[in-house]
This record gives sequence, structure tokens and C-alpha cells, in this order.
Amino acid sequence: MQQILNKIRSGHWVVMGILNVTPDSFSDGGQFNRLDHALKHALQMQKQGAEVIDIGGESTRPGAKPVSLDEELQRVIPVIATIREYSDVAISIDTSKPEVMQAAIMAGASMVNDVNALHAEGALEVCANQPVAVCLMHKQGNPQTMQDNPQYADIVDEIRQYLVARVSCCIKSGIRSENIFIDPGFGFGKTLENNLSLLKEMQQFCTLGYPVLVGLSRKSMFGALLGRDVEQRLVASTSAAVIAYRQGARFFRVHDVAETCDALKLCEAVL
Ligand code: 9MG
Repeated sequence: MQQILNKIRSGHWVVMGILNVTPDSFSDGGQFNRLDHALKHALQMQKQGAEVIDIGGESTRPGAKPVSLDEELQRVIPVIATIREYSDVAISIDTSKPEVMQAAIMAGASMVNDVNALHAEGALEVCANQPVAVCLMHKQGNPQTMQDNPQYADIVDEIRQYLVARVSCCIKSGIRSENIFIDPGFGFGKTLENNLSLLKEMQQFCTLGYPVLVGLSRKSMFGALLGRDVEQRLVASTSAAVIAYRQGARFFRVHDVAETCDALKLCEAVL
């Protein structure tokens, strides 16, 4: 993870490949098949250019139901351990539960990606006591209801203030400032108009002094804008990544690794 932090700090981009280990992401049953499938997908994304694999066992999509601690642990820990056995790719754990963070770190994760920005009791402590990177994301509400009626007076200002406050809590708890990423949280309690404002004003997050991670890949904002189903959002997702890159974002959480890497290589070559 240190190499990745250095790379981003020196202005280069990094792609994080998404590996969801929720039941709907596997067509077959059996533990072996699930692990084999997850490992193959992770290795393929690494080959395509992902330097971090973000593993999540609880869906954060709008309307998604919470998952118990045991269930989440059973989904993600064997996958992390298996990937760690076969590859040196950096692993990020996508969770809001401190127990899952701790177990994932023990199994080989070196980053915590928390859409809840380490709000759960004990989460700050888990991350402060280990050499891990953290991503603090903004969201309004929770996945069950967050898209019902999001409200902001000044969305950019509110999210900037929120992220600055969360960074400050992290630093007070002992998390090293150089290990912190921030993320405006596209789609998490945001209307289409809100998401477009955030993308337009991305620079305002990139000048806060912490590297910015963006998750735009296949998001429903592209469905709302273009009327495209989830599997038809590649061009919009990649274009949005380029818009974010132009304003200073350097860490990209994506499904389509090869295509995003091509776009970002072009950006870097031109700029
Ligand atoms: C887990 N997850 C889903 N969407 C995300 C986003 O936009 N950012 C981050 N950091 N994580 C996300």
C-alpha cells in the first residue's frame, strides 16, 4: 500500500478493481467455486491494471439490506486469504464494521474503504492501531432510504465540511494523515443533479489536501441521465473518470479496469 500511496502522492493515478462477494455476484453455490471465481476475477483485474482490489460482502446499493456480522465475515475473509495466497496485489476491505475491518487486516488487507467514514463504534481505533490506508466517504442517510429525498443547501460546501471533520477525527484518533483518502460518495444520498454538481466541482475536493478516490463506475446516475441499463454504462463511467481526473482525482474504484486504465493512460500522456 505504501507504494500506491507514494504513487498517488506524486500525481499518478491508481485503479481499484471492484470485487463484490455478495450472493448475487455468484451464479453457482459451493464455497470452492465461489473462492475460485473470486480469485480468477481478482487476478484478471490485476492483469488489466488494477493495483488494489476492493472486496465487499455487504451491498451498499440503494435499497440494499444490511448483512449480519457473521455472514459478512464468512463472505469476505476466505476470499481475502485466498487472494493473498496467490497474489501480492493490495487488498482493500469495503466494510463499515470494525470486526470485519480487523479480521480483513489480519487476513492481508492493507486498506479500509468505509462508506460510513469510520463512524461505527470502534472503527477509528481499529484503523489507528494498524498500518492501513483508509477511505472516508460521504453519504447522506443509509442505503435503505438514502435516495428517497436527499436534501442539501450547498452540496459541495456541506460535503467538504463533512470530509474535513472526519479527517480531523481520524487524525485525533491516531490515524496518520498520509494514510487518508477522501471521497464525495457519488450516488449515496444524491440526486442526479447533486451528482453532476459534485463531478463539475471535483476540484474543490481535490484541493483539500488529501487524495481523492472516486466511485463512479456504472452508477445509477448514468441510468437516470442516459436511460442505460447497468451493463451499458461503460462509456459514461469512463468519461466521468476522465472528468474527475482532469480536476485532480487520482484513485478510481471501477468495474471495467482495462478500459479505465486506457482512458487514464491517455489523460496522463496528454497532460
Ligand atoms: C463500496 N462503494 C460503492 N460505491 C462507492 C464509492 O463511490 N466510493 C467508495 N469509496 N466506496 C464505494
